Amino acid sequence: MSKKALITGVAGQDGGHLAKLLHDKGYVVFGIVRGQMEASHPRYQAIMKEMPFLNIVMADLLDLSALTHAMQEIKPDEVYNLAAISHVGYSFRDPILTADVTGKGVLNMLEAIRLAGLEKTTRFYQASTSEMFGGLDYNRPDTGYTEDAIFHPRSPYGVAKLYGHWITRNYRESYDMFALSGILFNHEGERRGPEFVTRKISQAVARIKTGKQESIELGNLDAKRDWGYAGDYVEGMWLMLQQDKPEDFVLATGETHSIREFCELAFKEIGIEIKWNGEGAKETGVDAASGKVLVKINPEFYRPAEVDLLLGNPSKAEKQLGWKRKVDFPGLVKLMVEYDLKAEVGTR
Ligand code: NAP
Ligand code: G4F
Repeated sequence: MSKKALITGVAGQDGGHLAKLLHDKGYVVFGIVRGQMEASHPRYQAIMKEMPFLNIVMADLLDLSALTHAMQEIKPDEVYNLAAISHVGYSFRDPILTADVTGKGVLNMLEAIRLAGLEKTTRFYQASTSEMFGGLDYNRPDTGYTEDAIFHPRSPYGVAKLYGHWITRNYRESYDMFALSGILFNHEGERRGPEFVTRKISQAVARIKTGKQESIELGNLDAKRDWGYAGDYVEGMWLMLQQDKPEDFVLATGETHSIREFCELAFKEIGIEIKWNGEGAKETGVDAASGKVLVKINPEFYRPAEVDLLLGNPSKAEKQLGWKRKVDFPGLVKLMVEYDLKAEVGTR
């Protein structure tokens, strides 16, 4: 009998990668999508075009009753809770919704499993995040954050995720559920939403190359992130749920790079060397050959509190799960720019 997996947030970046991975492994894959679509709806059709094997379930993470019905009907062997308000900048603008979905939504999922009487049989993965660490000097080990590092979230998103992290652990300890969290550092790729900085840059570079855009506006160029490829990270999620006992794991590359470096490499892919002029909000990135301004600062993209530096230590996952990232930082930038260039010239 094939195993059944239920993925929330299946239409998001990781959801698509994970659904394909599980399908390839022989799972029957169910995916939760919010909304009130019928099969004729363009978004429904777009999801089915990309994942023709998918069984779409309409539900919202805020709706315990719909989630409980889904659990009762599907009786999944594995649940991957990827749905969230996931944009850190947006979470400052809508902190209440973020708390409800990204925080309490996790509790709804765990309760739905219990109400359906599946707490001893269904395995649960929670999408925790490096944002919970906050990147401050005092809690930042030189060798990178591990599973035991101190949390100090710096955004409504990070705070909501910390609730999700601890309630998952609490259900594991209270009800003996196979429930765990993957604490994932930033992971990107061709499915990344355009509101996140890497995709914003790769799409802008492709449009600048094809003459459809003049320049790009960014916020803090000096923040550093531990960036990997999403396709590598969903493999780690699956491996976590195949272990004998539930434990939390960090997935990261062990390297950190600034937004500035991402920009430089992305423009290099189209043969442009970027030189930086000026400081703070007046800084610009110019084409070293033509002197044309290609990068500008817009303080609108600054955050009320910033996470300056994230660096993860994936030793536990590498040792216990045998997980290792395959795509390195230059490979990631190249993959994203190449994808967006093909999309712009219409060959994708
Ligand atoms: P994403 O692309 O933003 O996908 C999130 C999905 O959640 C979207 O499909 C969204 O649906 C869905 N969603 C939002 N509110 C919902 C609600 N009320 N009910 C049901 N679904 C809802 O995020 P991602 O990058 O794939 O990340 C997956 C998960 O990992 C998220 O929980 C994120 O916070 C976490 N995470 C991500 C990273 C990373 O670097 N990508 C790192 C650590 C942790 P719509 O499509 O309808 O908007
Ligand atoms: O791409 P970002 O929006 O990702 P951020 O905030 O690191 O969050 C992502 O990774 C988390 C894991 O650590 C996930 F949990 C979360 O769900 C999400 O997937 O911003 C990265 C950095 C920030 O320091 C931001 O201030 O880029 C800086 N930045 C500079 N200019 C910008 C921009 N970010 C965005 N989104 N847009 C800009 O124009």
